[in-house]
Amino acid sequence: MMEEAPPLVLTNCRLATMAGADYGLVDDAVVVIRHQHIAFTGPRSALSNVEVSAEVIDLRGRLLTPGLIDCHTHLVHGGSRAEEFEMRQNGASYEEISRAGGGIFSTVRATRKATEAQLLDTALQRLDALMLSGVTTVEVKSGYGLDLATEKKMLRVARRLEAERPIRVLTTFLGAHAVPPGSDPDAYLDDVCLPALLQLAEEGLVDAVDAFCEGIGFNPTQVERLFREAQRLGLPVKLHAEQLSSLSGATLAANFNALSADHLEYATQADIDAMASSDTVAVMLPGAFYFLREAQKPPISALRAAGVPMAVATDNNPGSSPMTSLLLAMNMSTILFGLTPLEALQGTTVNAAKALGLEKVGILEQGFQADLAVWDVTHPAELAYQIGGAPLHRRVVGGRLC
Ligand code: DI6
Ligand code: FE
Repeated sequence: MMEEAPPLVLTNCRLATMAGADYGLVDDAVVVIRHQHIAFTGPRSALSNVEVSAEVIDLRGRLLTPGLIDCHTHLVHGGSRAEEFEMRQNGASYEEISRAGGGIFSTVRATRKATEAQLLDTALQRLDALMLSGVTTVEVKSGYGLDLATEKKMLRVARRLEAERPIRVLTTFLGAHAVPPGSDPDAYLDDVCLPALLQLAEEGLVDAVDAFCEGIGFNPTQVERLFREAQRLGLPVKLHAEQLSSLSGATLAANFNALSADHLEYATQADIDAMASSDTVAVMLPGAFYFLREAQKPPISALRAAGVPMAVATDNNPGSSPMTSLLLAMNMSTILFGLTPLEALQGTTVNAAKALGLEKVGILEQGFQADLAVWDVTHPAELAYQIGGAPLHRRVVGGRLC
């Protein structure tokens, strides 16, 4: 039984609570943490007394935000795609590489071949880098196995990350990431994907279900079959939608009240209207847009006008977004997509929590989980401003400094 930590008091700091419509800034502030949750936030002057047993830490005016949440990663995978990067720099398109049996399938081969220990080791290297950018919660997808054994291996590794590091992990089944070469999508769904989802859900390895709705992936009818099974199992859904073309996957996702629709470069006004009428969050993945040298940007102004919450994530994966800094993703979302620094930080805190169906995290408020990030800056705009900066001072996960 882990001994209960004494109360932790973080004082002399500037808070960006992320509560409400702006940063929720509080100067000369203090946060009191008890039993892994926030017990008090506010001006130091408003705090009456604190237990003598409390550990008090003077943050010397540093900025304190909610811990960052990376709500879309493929962190667990084998192999590297550096050679394909070179192919692409020599003119091959992402879809040409994929249809030629490269792309996702070369990572599938490497992931099937890797042991669980090898996958854990390489995932921890990427996780350590992500945590240096202030991440305290990360979503990790399967999807490089495309068979039961390897999808299970990936999700087991994802679950083990929490035992190895001070991090919260949410797992997503992405068995519908690609159709194995020589397979028919519907037959793959019937024979492999749906039975694997049932078994892995029964083993408690699945927190949500995702699919790649694209010409080189699964069509909306096939995605709907997967979503109906997820719904039957009581699992929330999310969707890679409108990344390379407009298939109205985002509308389908919204119709299932999906947690999120992700990428959205080709989202239409009809997609946006459907999302605005649901709780579906728009997840921006600027790393893939940048790395694939895409031209079509997501319709940020229309999403903003419709009041669709926007999140920002790394989409860490070896093929389209080999990036391990959520701060860089924030910077890219402003410069490449036109988000404001406030929207970028909302996108990696309060809105990222919504994209994972998480309550009581992503805001610094009494009763919320004590997952925080302390930064060597004073204004929150600094976090999206720096290109590849590393202003993290400390993280707090579950009330423990790390
Ligand atoms: N969209 C992407 O950009 C990644 N997966 C997906 O559904 C790419 C995955 C890969 O190329 O390995
Ligand atoms: Fe992805």
